[in-house]
Amino acid sequence: IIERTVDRREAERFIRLFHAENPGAGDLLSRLRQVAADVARHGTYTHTPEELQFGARVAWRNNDRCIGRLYWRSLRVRDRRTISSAEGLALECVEHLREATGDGRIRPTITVFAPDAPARPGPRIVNEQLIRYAGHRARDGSVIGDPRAAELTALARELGWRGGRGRFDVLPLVIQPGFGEPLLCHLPGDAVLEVPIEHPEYRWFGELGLRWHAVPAISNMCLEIGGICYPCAPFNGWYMGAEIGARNLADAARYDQLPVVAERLGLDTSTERSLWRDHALVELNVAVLHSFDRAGVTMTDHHTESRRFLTHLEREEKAGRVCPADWSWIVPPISGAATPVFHRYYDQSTLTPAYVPRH
Ligand code: HEM
Ligand code: NRG
Repeated sequence: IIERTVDRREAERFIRLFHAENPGAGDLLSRLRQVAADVARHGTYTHTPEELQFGARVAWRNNDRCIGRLYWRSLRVRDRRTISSAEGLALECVEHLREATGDGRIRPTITVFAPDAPARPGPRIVNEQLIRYAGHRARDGSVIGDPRAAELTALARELGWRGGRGRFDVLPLVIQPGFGEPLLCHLPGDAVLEVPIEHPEYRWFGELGLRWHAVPAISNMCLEIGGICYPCAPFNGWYMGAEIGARNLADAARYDQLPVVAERLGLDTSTERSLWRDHALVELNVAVLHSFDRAGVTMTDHHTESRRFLTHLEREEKAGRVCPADWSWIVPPISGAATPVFHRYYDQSTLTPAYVPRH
């Protein structure tokens, strides 16, 4: 076991930021003294509920890959820091999904579980998102379902999962408690809202049998606030259509649907110069946006979200803050130059609090 104590300067920087942006939060100096004493004695300290909520929101505001940051203040924070058992974690993840999904009006939400403490690691979720489709690897190496999840699918089977062999089987959660063996948790059907993909004009599109889950809930990033690491803090917003239509269903290494859609559209796939890929991409993205709208599930499109992101940049500038952004992640995966975010450069600094990839 590695003993990792909190960096006192990180803690102090965060407490100062919290008080600078929340002038009514009480006496800064007495809080600083308390935090310093706790770190000296225990190697760590405990955020107040207000500090935790602020830290989770600012970590979103600071993420340079996220185009959806205009609403960073509206993040709902579920404080579950007392929960560290695999069973408790599983129940709360299910409750998170129910609350965040609602009846399709998705609410940006994060659930924060026990932090890492010196000599006592917090629990972790192995899945990259709470909801993911299995990727079943056949003997010949081909994959049915989402190839991105092939490794996790194999692990779940080793741990006893008896799932089907379909293209859209929702995987169980694989929960790694601080100490002990990993646990499988099946997500009940009512916690997983899904949308069948149809096209507003082409009746045959529904026959492709495509679908996607309503809520993207990233579960493998560490929330870092003031030197404390919360390794289990699943969060969700809503989808931008292109994430599904231009990547998950379209990438050759994912569901690889462009050749299928192009063939049904009757396009000439014998030459790149017919732009059959581009044509198929547009129809696939039209279908995704149309289907989510029809199902009453919150979703944004890349043109609207690009404009909102520039509004966000303006607001941050007015507030006197740096807003870091990574061009290669912010520019949408289709029609890049047709959106305003393409035509400029961004600040490239790294700020904390932050969501950081867990190794
Ligand atoms: C990344 C949109 C909410 C944190 C992204 C990406 C998009 C996006 C399009 C790029 C994903 C990719 O290319 O794979 C949105 C929209 C939201 C939203 C439309 C609606 C409210 C949130 C929330 C959080 C968040 C609530 C955290 C509290 C992040 C992070 C990444 C990201 C950390 C980078 C993920 C990585 O490094 O793999 N977001 N987001 N987003 N978003 Fe958001
Ligand atoms: N591209 C991934 C999800 C990444 C995060 N996107 C969001 N996040 N919209 C996918 O599953 O397609 N969010 O918190 O809303």
